[in-house]
Formats: sequence, C-alpha cells, structure tokens
Amino acid sequence: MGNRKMADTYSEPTPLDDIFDESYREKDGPKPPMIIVWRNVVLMSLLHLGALYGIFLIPSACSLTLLWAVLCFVVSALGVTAGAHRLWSHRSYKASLPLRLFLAFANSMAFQNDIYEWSRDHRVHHKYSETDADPHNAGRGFFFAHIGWLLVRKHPDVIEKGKRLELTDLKSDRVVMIQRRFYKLSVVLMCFLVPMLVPWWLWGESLWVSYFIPTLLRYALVLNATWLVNSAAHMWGNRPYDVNINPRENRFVTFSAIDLFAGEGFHNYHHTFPFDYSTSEFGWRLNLTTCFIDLMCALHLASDCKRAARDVVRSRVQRTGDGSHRG
Ligand code: ST9
Ligand code: ZN
Ligand code: ZN
Repeated sequence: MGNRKMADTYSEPTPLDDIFDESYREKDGPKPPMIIVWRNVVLMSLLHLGALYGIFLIPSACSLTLLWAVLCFVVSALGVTAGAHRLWSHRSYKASLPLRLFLAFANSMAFQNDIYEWSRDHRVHHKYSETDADPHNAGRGFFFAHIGWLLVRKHPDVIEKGKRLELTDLKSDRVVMIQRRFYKLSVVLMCFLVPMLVPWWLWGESLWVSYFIPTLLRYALVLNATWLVNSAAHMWGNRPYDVNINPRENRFVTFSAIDLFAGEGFHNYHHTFPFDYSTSEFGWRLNLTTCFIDLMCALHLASDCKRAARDVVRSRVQRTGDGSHRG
C-alpha cells in the first residue's frame, strides 16, 4: 500500500530548531520573581469547575451527545497531535492544503494557543528542555509543568531564546498565519459554538448539557491529556533510548492512557528522535495519530513521513538507553 511505502522511507532529520542545545547555561544569581496572572487562574478554575459539573450531567445526556463529545475530543486531539505537534512543530511529514485546513480548524477546537505560538513554545521546549528557557520546565515540579506555567508570566529566557528560533517555515505557511490572524474568532466557532450547537440543533439536546459536556468537559479533558505529556511524561517512566534526558516512556502510568492512545506517551523516544512522524518505533500500536497520518497518506493528502532508521534507534538504545528497551 502507498502509505506503508511512504512510512517505511527512512529519512534524515530536518535541520529544525527542535534539537536539544547542550551549550545553554542558566544564568547565575537569583531567579526572577514569579508573577501570577490572576485572570488565567480565575478562568482555568472556572473551566475545571464547569468540567466537573459536566461529569455529573453525563447520566442526563442523550447517547448521541456523548458520542458527539467523543468525536469532538478526537478531532481536537488530532488538531494538537497530527497538527500543531507532528506537522507544524516538527515538520515530520508533509500535508496538502485540505489536510492543513482541517488540522487548523481542529486545532482551534482544541484552543491551546494558535499553531504559531504553540509550535514556537514547543520548539523552545525541545531545544532547552528542563531549563529556565523551557516554557514548562519540569524541573520546577509537576504542577508548574502541568498547568502552572500558564498561570504565571514566562521566564525571560523562554522569550529571549524563543525570539532567536528559526521559524520561517511557520511564517511562510499561509494556513498557520491566517489561523493566527483569526484565532479568537475560530476558537469561538470551533471550541464553543460548534460543539454546543450541533447536539441542540440536530437531535434536540438541551443547550445546558451541550455546553457542559461536549464543550467544557471535552475541552478540559483534551487540555489535561496534553499537559500530562509535559508533567507526567517528563517525570515518571522508563528511558529506553536516552537515560540522560528527563522525558520518559510512561506506558504504565494509568492516567496517561489517553496520551498513549493518541501515540504521545512515548516521550523518551520522541525527545531522542523528534523528527519521527510516529513519535514511536511501534507503528500503529497505541498510536491513533500515526493511523490517522497513514490514512491521510493513503488518500494522498499527506506524504514524506520521516522515520528514524532502525539501526540508528538500535545503536542509540545500546549506547544511551537505561536497559528497559523491549524491541
Ligand atoms: C495550552 C498550551 O494549553 C498547551 C501546550 C502543551 C504542549 C505539550 C507538548 C507535548 C507534546 C504533544 C502532546 C500532545 C498530546 C495530546 C493528547 C490529546 C489526547 N518565543 O505569552 P506572553 C513573546 S494553552 C519567543 O504574553 P507572558 C510574545 O510573542 C491553554 N517569544 O508572555 C510576546 O511578544 P510581543 C489556553 C515569545 O506575558 C511576549 O513574549 N491558553 C515566546 O509571560 C509576551 O508573551 C491560555 O491559557 C517564545 N517562546 O505571559 C493562555 N513566548 O509582545 C495562556 C512569549 O512582541 N497564555 N513570547 O508579541 C498566557 O496567558 C500567557 O502566555 C502567559 C505568559 C500568562 C502564560
Ligand atoms: Zn515534540
Ligand atoms: Zn517534552
């Protein structure tokens, strides 16, 4: 099949600004004070209270509404994993215009900052992991890496180093720049109006239930699943590919099951080979995003999937792994 052929084409990593920079040193002296952004604290608290309330409403929802919530979850997750992450942050495959448009709308449904900002922060995260220049530096603890970083002003090094990143590929992608320009409007439409109005319009669900389940609860779940990769996957688990870095393979951490299902739980592999479109060496196993990209390749909507060569992975496992690799 065409898609398998493309997926098996092993390629060299693209020279992107997402490679760990060992030369960076944190500045000496006291750390800058932490400035809390109270607006974000209030909004995030309200979102999570609304999502909790949504859980209690589940028994009163139509089954179609619950199915719709799952569909919105999957679409928003793909906007993050296949879109902002594997396509735009790492350029691990190429996507046609229709696919990029779909992924941009799906990304707005996930409401995690626009693609440009997400990818810039993510490249700086890979390049300066676990340092002051990492936006969600896991060295500052679970809470900071998970949500705390969105509740305080950024460390100046994140901005300083981020401004030096090579981002011309993002700037020259019209889909990325148009999504950035109309970001607020696209979020109102995709994250709030569409998830809320479809169940009400098509099968008569109450607006109340539609607001709390497919909208707020689904949004909060996708956010937390994503944040777990920054927190849990940087703290707990094995390091079969590189024991010298913090990101882990946390397949046994139960609460990251969603990330594993999406194919983003293989985080030690991903930080070692960030250009690999599959973020894992195990193909479709626990990797819905890879299934999706392969399907897109089969439909000729995606191409040029990059993979780490098997022998390179194997020698890396032997050279720097922690011995837990089970090929
Ligand atoms: C969200 C993002 O949730 C989640 C990202 C997660 C990433 C996970 C990755 C893991 C791998 C993928 C796994 C996927 C798994 C999915 C599974 C799904 C099932 N470089 O930002 P400001 C500039 S968002 C260069 O205001 P402050 C900036 O351009 C949630 N420059 O900083 C600006 O300059 P200018 C919803 C940078 O004031 C200036 O600095 N959104 C960089 O410190 C100020 O920028 C929110 O909650 C950079 N890296 O505020 C909103 N960064 O003025 C959150 C900044 O010239 N954001 N600059 O334009 C905010 O409110 C603020 O950003 C802040 C910091 C309060 C956090
Ligand atoms: Zn990444
Ligand atoms: Zn990471």
